[in-house]
Order: sequence, then C-alpha cells, then structure tokens
Amino acid sequence: MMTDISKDTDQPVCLTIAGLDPSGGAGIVADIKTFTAHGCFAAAVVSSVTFQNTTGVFGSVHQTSESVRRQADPVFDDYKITAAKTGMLPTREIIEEAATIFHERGTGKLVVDPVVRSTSGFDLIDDSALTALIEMLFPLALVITPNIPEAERIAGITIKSRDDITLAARRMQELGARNVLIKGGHFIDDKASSRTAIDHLFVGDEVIIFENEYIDTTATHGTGCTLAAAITANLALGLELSEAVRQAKDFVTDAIRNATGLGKGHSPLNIR
Ligand code: PXL
Repeated sequence: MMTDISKDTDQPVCLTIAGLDPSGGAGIVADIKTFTAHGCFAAAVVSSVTFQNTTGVFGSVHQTSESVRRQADPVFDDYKITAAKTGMLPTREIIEEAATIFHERGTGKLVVDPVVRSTSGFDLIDDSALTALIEMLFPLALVITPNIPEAERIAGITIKSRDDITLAARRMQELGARNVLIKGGHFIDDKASSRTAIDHLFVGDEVIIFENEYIDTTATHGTGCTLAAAITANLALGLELSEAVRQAKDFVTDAIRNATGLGKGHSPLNIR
C-alpha cells in the first residue's frame, strides 16, 4: 500500500530569512542546523550571499526584494510556518518585502535578530535599513535579540551598567519592540568580582535575568544566529518565551563548549 504523504505532519516548520555564510558558522547554515537539532523542519530564504570564513567577512552580494519574495512565496504556499526568524536583512527594500510577506502570511512566532555587524567588524546593514528594521519588523516580532553593540546603536546610548541595559531595552520597547532579549556576551560588569555572561529578557514590564558562566573562548562565530534560531525552534515546539530563551542559552553554551576549533579565526560552534 502507498503511504499517504499528503497528511499533516506534527513536525513544526521553522523559516529563516537571513544571509548565507558559506563557511557554515553563521547565518542560514547555523539556523538550519539549529532548527534540525531541535527536531524542527528547516526552511530558508537567502537575503544576501556573504564571502567569509572564520577569519573575517570579505564582502557580500545582496539579494533583491524580488528574489526574497520569489523564494518565500512558494514556501508559504506549501507549508504552514510555525515560527520564523530574521537575521541579516541588509537593505531597506528587503526589510520592506519581508514585513509585507509577514503581514500577508501571518508571522507565526517571529524572532527578529537585529544583525548590524559581524564579530569581525564588517557592517552587515546600512542606517536606512536599520531604521526600516525598527519601524517595520520590531512591531511584528515576539522578541528581538540584540547584543550590546546592537542595542547601543539602536537605542542610541552607551551601555556601561546594568541600568543602561534597562534603559536601552525600554527605549527599544518605545520603538515598537514587545519583548527584548539583550545578550550580555559583550558586557563587562565593573561591579562584579568575576565575569559572567548575563542576558536580560524584558517581557513587557518584567525583566528576567539569565546568568551563565562566561566561557573565555574565540569559538564564537555564529553565536547570535544560533541563539535566535534556538529560541525560534523552542517557540515552534510550544515553549513560553522565557523557557524558550533559557533552553536556547543552554543549547548555545553547550555548542560553544563543544566547538572543535575548526578554522584559523573565530571557530564555529558545534551545533548538534
Ligand atoms: O552574526 C551575525 C551574522 C549574521 N548573518 C550572517 C553573518 C553574520 C556575521 O558574520 O555573516 C550571514
């Protein structure tokens, strides 16, 4: 007897719209690996093809908004997307197109990682695009996941203390973000005796602090993408936001710890 392949599957589908890092550490490759490791089905729309490896980013060729639309439409026509994630969205046109697609199709649970620059200092988005990202995608997101430099650029303040982190988060909520996860990997608390990795999750008016051991390593290529993708997968699996973040943090910590040291620069995480 033939198997009925048209029946609904229980496996949630996660979609990423992000850049391609051909060296496999960041961007959609990290997203796909992370969705898969969580038992979700991965779909991916490419916003930009970057040229890079673990030592740096050497350039990029961005997709057009038409390309993003023509990649996304058949996927949405065919699958129910349970949760989605955006990463590197380099131009205003692409952001506008992504926002329109999400308006038309519904977002599911949307995680917006406001990718601004690479670990190696390469600008991945221009100012006009960042404004569009704030205006058009922040209101659609269940959560946004800036690191400290991204939070500083978006909120327009310098972050030196935990109070500054709160200030930046409130500012981003005023700009339209519902819930904000500020990742603390770049944050050094002068008042603390030992360095920890502190993430602040602002859920509406509440704040939840996640404090983990700081792992002193250069194996950090793709950390942000992996965390946001793990949150997306956990949301797709039905977890509440704070639990989705907590488990995603553990997933990333494990992937950093198990990095193999691949490459000559910032090694990729070991996502499994
Ligand atoms: O981690 C930010 C990031 C996101 N997406 C792509 C990247 C990078 C950093 O290099 O290349 C495609």
